[in-house]
Amino acid sequence: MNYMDPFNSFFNMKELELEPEGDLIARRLSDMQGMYQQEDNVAGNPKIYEYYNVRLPEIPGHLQHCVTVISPGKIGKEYHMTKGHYHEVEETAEIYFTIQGRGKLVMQTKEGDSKVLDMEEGMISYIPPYWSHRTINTGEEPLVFVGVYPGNAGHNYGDIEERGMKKLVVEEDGQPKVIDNPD
Ligand code: M6P
Ligand code: ZN
Repeated sequence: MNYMDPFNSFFNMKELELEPEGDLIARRLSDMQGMYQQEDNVAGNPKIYEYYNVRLPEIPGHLQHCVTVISPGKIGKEYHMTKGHYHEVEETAEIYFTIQGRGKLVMQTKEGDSKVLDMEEGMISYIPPYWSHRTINTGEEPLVFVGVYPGNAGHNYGDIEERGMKKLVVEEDGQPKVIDNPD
């Protein structure tokens, strides 16, 4: 039997960095074209979020885990958010554990049901099989959370890239509000 050695990762809460680093993926506005309602007239190409993947085999039995950091801010009226995805293996679930900040977790099924959960420090959110998921930073500090999901789950971005999600999270009178996507 070829055993993998157990190991620790450490997330530095001051620097907001994973040690050892693993794969660091940064997403800027240009990586999310068409996902925000009002992305024209935004100065530069702001970094919206980044995530640190611990490198693991993409096979059943393992548990992928990563830390996502969404910077505070808005594009038009919409708060900074992740692209959002279904899992390629649709019957796989995911857990998000929020370790800093405040936000919303928007989920949707292919049948068109939507659910929105609050994210705040200490919250453990369960994303059951079949629900696509996107996270939104509605606060004034970085939103930081750990995601854990099956080794073989994979990411399917196509659906959300093409059609968006039914619910948007916008700022209205200084408060986050969940609205129906007008498109
Ligand atoms: C979480 C997990 C990851 C995901 C990341 C960024 O950490 O769900 O699997 O990659 O958020 O979200 P997205 O892939 O939708 O850009
Ligand atoms: Zn996922």
